[in-house]
Amino acid sequence: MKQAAIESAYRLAQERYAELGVDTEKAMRVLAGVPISLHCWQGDDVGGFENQGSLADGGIMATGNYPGKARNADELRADLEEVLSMAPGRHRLNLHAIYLETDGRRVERDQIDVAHFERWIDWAKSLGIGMDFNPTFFAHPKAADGFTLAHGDEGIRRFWIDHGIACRRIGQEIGRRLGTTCITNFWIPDGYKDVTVDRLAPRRRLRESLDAIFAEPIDPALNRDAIESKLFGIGSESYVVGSHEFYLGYAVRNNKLLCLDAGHFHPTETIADKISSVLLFLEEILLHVSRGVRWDSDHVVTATDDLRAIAEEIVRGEFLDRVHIGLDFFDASINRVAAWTIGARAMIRQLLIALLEPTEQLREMEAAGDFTSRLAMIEELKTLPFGAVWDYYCMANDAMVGADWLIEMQRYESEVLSQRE
Ligand code: RNT
Ligand code: ZN
Repeated sequence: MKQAAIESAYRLAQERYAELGVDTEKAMRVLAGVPISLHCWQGDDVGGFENQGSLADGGIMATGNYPGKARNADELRADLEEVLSMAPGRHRLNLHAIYLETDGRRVERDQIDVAHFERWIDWAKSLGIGMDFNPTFFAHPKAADGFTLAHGDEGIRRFWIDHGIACRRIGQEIGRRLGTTCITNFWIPDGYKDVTVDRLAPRRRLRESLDAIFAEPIDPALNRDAIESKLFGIGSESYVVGSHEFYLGYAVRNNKLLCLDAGHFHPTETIADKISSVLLFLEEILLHVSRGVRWDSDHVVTATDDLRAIAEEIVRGEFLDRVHIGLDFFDASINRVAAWTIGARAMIRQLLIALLEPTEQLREMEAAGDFTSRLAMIEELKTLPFGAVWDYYCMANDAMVGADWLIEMQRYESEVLSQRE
């Protein structure tokens, strides 16, 4: 699209929003300060570079076999650079521990340290982006029976505790080196496939393991811990040790970030409504924005009502500095770099739409009991010209406008992705 056309469409949109008391310039300024943490694992179907075990051990699954998967960290970084160039604004990298680089040496998970992530950190530094981190409690022989931190065997538990401790220290170093707080998120797959008799003992063990992992004080300016709950997984359909109630309780008592994953609740339950409740009792939270289709399928994030509600809640509550936004999906059935881009752009665009809402007006209608106007207005807002503001924002931030990014993606696919085995 021509620059002049984008600009004049924007000016008209700006006027239209101004009539409602909405300052589009301010909305874009605020948006520019909101980083999205891009999950490294969309690029290779949560494979990582360790190759020790199957993903299904962890009760998660990537389906599809689209060609072009990143085979090593250099390829994954190149793919991420593509995504970053198409996502307007300055974002972050969210790295899992299995994406370590050891020059072919085998390093056990309880032995990893920041040296194995030097290249990632240097890369992030060269791009001027922050990093978040995740211990990997799956795809490993010691997780093959579906238990890690809540395992009945003390030796196995100890191994995973040491992995958690190592990861927090790595998070701390990442935070120090990049000068921006690293959020280290703990998710474990532990649970049972079928009817469970003792639901208490594994939870007691998980609490003890977490206490051991978090015992070491770490400067919260460098690293903060998040804990992620789940209702069920493949192979843990009947019982998950780290349930929502478990982690909510743990986070409140121990001042941790709670991680709400959009795919980790009952299919009719959404995370948007949880934000204002948990933030009354917690300083900060982490989101794993995902899209479940019938189950925790981790489809690419798109402009659904769920995504709209999440963005609205964050903006309306003025929670932008207390909610860390991460993406969590892995689709191997389409071009993986495009999947990443679609999801990242959908998240950023939805935040912009939320920032363009005349929230005060809506609040007044609600407070006055005028629910007719509230509903009417919310419907009218859905066709305001936010697309023109989005296009302008993309142009102003050197990201591609509209579907132009697809043309670049086709080039990247034919020149780079299709050359991979
Ligand atoms: C799994 C959790 C978890 C993972 C990543 C790879 O159900 O959502 O966040 O997706 O850690
Ligand atoms: Zn998640």
